[in-house]
Amino acid sequence: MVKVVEGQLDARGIRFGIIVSRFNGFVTERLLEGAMEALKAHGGEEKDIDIVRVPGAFEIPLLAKKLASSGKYDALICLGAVIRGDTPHFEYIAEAVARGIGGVILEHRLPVSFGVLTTNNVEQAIERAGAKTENKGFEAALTAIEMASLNRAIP
Ligand code: INI
Repeated sequence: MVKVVEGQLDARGIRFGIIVSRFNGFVTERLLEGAMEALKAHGGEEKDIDIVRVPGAFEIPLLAKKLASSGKYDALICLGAVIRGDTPHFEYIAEAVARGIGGVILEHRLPVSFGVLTTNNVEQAIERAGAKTENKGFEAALTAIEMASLNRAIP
């Protein structure tokens, strides 16, 4: 008999840390709304959710590392919006955030969802911060729920 292990979309009793950047707040606040909606729709409770705000996406990895080190969370959700301008700034920030978060995941063996938009323009960013399945914050939260559950199933 083949054993199949999967996470469940059940957020009850799971402790979440959400890190959200204020840069491009007109997008990131919508990602945060999407994430909260997904957590609550799957049984997540406000008492089990902490939100930490940082200035920009570049600051997300440091807080992800600190929250991961605290041992207080079963999963983290990182939300930000890096929008391409005319300078190479975009590439540097996008790359640093992705690498930084990836490092935290493996070092702490903690699920950390990447809900950081990297888009060519504002229109694309707004499109990805829409309602429910059109909202990358919502999607990132669903992934965090499933991965926290899976992480528990495979100690
Ligand atoms: N931060 C973002 O979150 N998104 C961006 O699009 C962005 N751009 O384009 O510059 C941005 N810059 C700020 C950066 O994240 C840091 O806060 C800043 O460099 C100070 O460390």
